[in-house]
Amino acid sequence: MATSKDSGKRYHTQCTGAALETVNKHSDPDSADITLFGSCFCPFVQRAWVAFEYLDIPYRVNEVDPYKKPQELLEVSPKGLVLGLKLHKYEPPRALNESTVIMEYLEDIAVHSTQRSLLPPTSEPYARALVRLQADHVNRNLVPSFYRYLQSQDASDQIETGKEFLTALEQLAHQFERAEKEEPQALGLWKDGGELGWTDVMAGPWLFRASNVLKHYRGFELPEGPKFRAYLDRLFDHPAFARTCSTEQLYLDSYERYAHNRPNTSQVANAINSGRGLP
Ligand SMILES: N[C@@H](CCC(=O)N[C@@H](CS)C(=O)NCC(=O)O)C(=O)O
Repeated sequence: MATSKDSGKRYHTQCTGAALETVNKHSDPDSADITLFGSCFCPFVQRAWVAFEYLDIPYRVNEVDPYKKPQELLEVSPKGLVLGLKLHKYEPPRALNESTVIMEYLEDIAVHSTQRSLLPPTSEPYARALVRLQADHVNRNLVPSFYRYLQSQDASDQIETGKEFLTALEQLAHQFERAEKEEPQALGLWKDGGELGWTDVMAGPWLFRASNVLKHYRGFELPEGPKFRAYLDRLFDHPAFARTCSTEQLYLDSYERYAHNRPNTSQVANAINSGRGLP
């Protein structure tokens, strides 16, 4: 079980690498009527950010520190969690929070503007339902088990929570296999030659952090099978995803507090420690 010594690193407050370039392209306050309040390390933010990029919806970015909870963040997100959206087309401006709700909102906007979509068409309700089953699994199992694994400290807990996380990944692959038989439209990038899909965006930020943060702090290896590996390559290399990724060190530094389960790391970490649902 790999756990290096806690060197007291702090989370980053500014994107690096490709993500920084994307922030710079979207920093003009007059460039769009939606502001994305986000933080560079946050996987919930990354979900919506990938959706903005893929659906081609104009937006500007405002990087905020969610632990300092500036007033402008509290105005759009009542618990002071990133992400939040400020919608300038309303007078006074309106707001939305919650990554899954924001994903739905962006999808609805795109249907009526750019005509892009992460979901199978509405004429395919069963395929859409399969995608939502996949996303439900990601939210209820994959995401919480990621944090349980990363925050667990003693060796036997790490073995147990590591197995739990691996099982959640295998179950996701299983759901893709089911879609492959029943409704290939519900596959996203799992299909060779497929396009980015809803589940890829829902799960991608944690798959990515599994490939760097969990690998570094827990010695975790993602499933070895060639199909899974090829899927991850397609996902991590997809332009809409890659454009939202900072350099690896940013994630390693920002997650050290989780890996050592430092007190009051975050609302997510507190929820995991007390066995409550995620905020
Ligand atoms: N359910 C929220 C969760 C968002 C969330 O937990 N964001 C974290 C950063 S990754 C945060 O803002 N934490 C601030 C805190 O813990 O006070 C969503 O899906 O948007």
